[in-house]
Amino acid sequence: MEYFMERRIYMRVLIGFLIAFVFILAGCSGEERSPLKTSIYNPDNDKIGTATLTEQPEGVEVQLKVEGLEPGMHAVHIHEFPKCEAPDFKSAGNHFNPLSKDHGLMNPKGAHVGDMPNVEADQSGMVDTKLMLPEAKLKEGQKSLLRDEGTSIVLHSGQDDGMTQPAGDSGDRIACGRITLKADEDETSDPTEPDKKQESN
Ligand SMILES: [Cu+2]
Ligand SMILES: [Zn+2]
Repeated sequence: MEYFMERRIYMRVLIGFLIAFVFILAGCSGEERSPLKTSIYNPDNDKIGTATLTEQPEGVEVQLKVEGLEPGMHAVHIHEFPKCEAPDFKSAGNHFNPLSKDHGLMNPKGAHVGDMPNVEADQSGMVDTKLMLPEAKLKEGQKSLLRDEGTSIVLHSGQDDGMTQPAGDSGDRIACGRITLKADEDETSDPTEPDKKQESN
């Protein structure tokens, strides 16, 4: 009798561990969304860089590496649709704005979740920098960059003044990258990095 009691307790503990293990596995598969690497294209549909998005406690970190830009300041935002149709990238829609705020990091009624500080391209036209989206997430939820089909990252010809509606008077859209789990799959079958080095030689 006592033996069976012990056995039942043992089985319960074992089942408890198994359930915990399944939850840990489920958590790990969620982690696959982060980091998420996306390719960035110019209006000629040439790949000119990447953005690597990583979910962190303080928001989503955006590691941005782009070349072939005009030297100087450029606006960069997350836009609402994962569509980068060259040459004008209008398909990306407006700024990602799940909290229905006004545009602009300097705006008291702002900002969009997708608003970021301007980036500076050096004399050779390169940007290599880290940005932060303090309110965004990569996992499920209203503020997830991957909600619905996803979003996009867009660079502009000019800089964002941080105030003007609806997009900071940033000029034309000059580069676009899709932020979606589908783009992530494309990435693995598209080793563009070596190609780019050949082209520049
Ligand atoms: Cu934009
Ligand atoms: Zn905005």
